[in-house]
Amino acid sequence: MAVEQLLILIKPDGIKKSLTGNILTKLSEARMVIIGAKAVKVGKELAEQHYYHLKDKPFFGELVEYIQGKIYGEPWDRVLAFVYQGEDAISRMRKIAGATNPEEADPVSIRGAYGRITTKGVYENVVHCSSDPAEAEREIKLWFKPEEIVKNIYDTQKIIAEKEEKIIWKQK
Ligand code: DAT
Ligand code: MG
Repeated sequence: MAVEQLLILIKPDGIKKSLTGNILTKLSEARMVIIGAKAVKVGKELAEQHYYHLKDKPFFGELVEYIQGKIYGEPWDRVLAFVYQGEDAISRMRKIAGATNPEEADPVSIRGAYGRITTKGVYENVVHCSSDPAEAEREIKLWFKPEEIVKNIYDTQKIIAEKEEKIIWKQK
C-alpha cells in the first residue's frame, strides 16, 4: 500500500443542499489527513481544464456549467476543494464517494445517498474524487498553489516573478 493524495471537491449541489458537514463526516471515516482546503469560485477555464478528458462528450457544456454552479447562482456557485492524504487514499475515498452515476451508486455512499440525475440528464453527484495517482497530481496542481498545501508533496521550484499583479490586504 502506498501513501497517496487526491483532490476532493464538494460540488455546488452539495453546498446548496447543505451537505458539507455530512460529506466531511463520511470522508473522515477513512482516517486521512486534510493537507489543503479552500472555497473556490470556479471560472470557465478551470472547469474546462478539470474535465478536459470529457471534452468530446455531448454533456460537456452542461458539466462545465454544473461545476461552476451556474444553475444555482449566488451564493451556491462555488465549490469546496480539499487535498486528502493517506494510505491507498484514492480507491478508499472513491469507495466512500460511490459510483459516478448516482442512481447506480451504493446507497450508503455519498453519491448514492445524496446524488440525483436532473431531468436534463446532468449527474448531480455531489462530490468529485480523483481517479488515479496521475490524475490526482494533475488536478491538485490545477486547483492548488504549492503554498496552499501544508506539506511538500510534489517538487517545487523558485522563480522571480517580475511585474506580477497581486491583490493583498489593504493597510489600515
Ligand atoms: P468520476 O466523477 O466518477 O471520476 P468521470 O471522470 O467519468 O467520473 O466523469 C466526470 C463527471 O462527469 C461525473 O462526475 C459526472 C459527469 N458524467 C460522467 N458520465 C456522465 C454521463 N454519462 N452523463 C452525464 N454526466 C456524466
Ligand atoms: Mg473522474
